[in-house]
Amino acid sequence: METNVLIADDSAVVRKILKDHLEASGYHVLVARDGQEAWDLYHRNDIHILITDLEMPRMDGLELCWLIRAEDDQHRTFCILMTADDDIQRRIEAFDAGADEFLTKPIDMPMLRARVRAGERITRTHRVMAEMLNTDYLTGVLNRRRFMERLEQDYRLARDDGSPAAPFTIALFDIDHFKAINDTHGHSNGDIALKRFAETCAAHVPPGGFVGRMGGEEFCMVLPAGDVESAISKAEQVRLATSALVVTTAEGVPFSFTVSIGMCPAEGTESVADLLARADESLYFAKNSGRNRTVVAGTGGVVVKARFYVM
Ligand code: GH3
Ligand code: MG
Ligand code: MG
Ligand code: MG
Repeated sequence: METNVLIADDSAVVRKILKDHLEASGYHVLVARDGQEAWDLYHRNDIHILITDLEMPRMDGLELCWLIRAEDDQHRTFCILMTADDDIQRRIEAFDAGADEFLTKPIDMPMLRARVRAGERITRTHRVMAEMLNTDYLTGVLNRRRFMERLEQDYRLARDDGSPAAPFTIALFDIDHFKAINDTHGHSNGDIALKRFAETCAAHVPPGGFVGRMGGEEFCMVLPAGDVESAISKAEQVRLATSALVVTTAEGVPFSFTVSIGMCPAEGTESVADLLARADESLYFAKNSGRNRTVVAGTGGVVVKARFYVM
């Protein structure tokens, strides 16, 4: 995989020398004329390594490092700061701002390459660890820990006054009679069913949404749609796609299954715990009223609409 290096320097000469050199070494290089431009590029690209000058107009290297470190809590970007001198106090300040490494100007090219290689090793390790920490091992979707973190975050954003974040809806999925799949086809084929179901969910996640495995055969999706109706139609697509799915066991035996869905809009709930509890109540209703259906928590009793219900 390509390594993206972002160079920020107000000197066109420095930018060109570093860019040419790193490109010749096989890196994909982006350049910025100041900290502000670098900050914008950082948001539009997945930057592995930042090499930034200290003194630049609009935003300096220290502030840039500080902003990136504040946002990049998983340390996906390795920050190298270029300084003209080796003033100890300056370097301490820079380390505290979030710089990982230094390069003294004028830049020694073999040293530059060595620093970038070291940074590459570190950022790759961090990325693998972050992936492991966030992902459900069996299905590859978010694990419960990371899902809850993101849900809490979105909930807070939607709550903040003046925030442009649109209210979202959650959908809790629980595979129907999953125990019977394990009993009939064995646990490892049950695992295959879980993977296929997770793939089906992932294929239907709308932009800005996400899906996680809550445990066992239970999954949850955040649907960022502004209105509940389009969130319901997304969940219904997952339900229909699931019932149309034919899974083949390792022994070549085909089988199918269905899923029950409990939904709740975030608007009007008191907390994430309340939101999840209401979605769970809807799910309970979906199960008890016959499974393979979507039930939405709402005001005004239970309304039966074809295959989905509004509680
Ligand atoms: P319902 O329609 O009411 O949801 O019934 P169910 O059988 O799906 O629900 P139940 O909670 O009784 O059973 C869930 C089963 O999921 C029990 C458990 O052994 C199985 N399970 C949990 N985690 C895994 C897993 O990682 N792999 C496999 N193969 N099975 C799992
Ligand atoms: Mg400068
Ligand atoms: Mg369950
Ligand atoms: Mg189940």
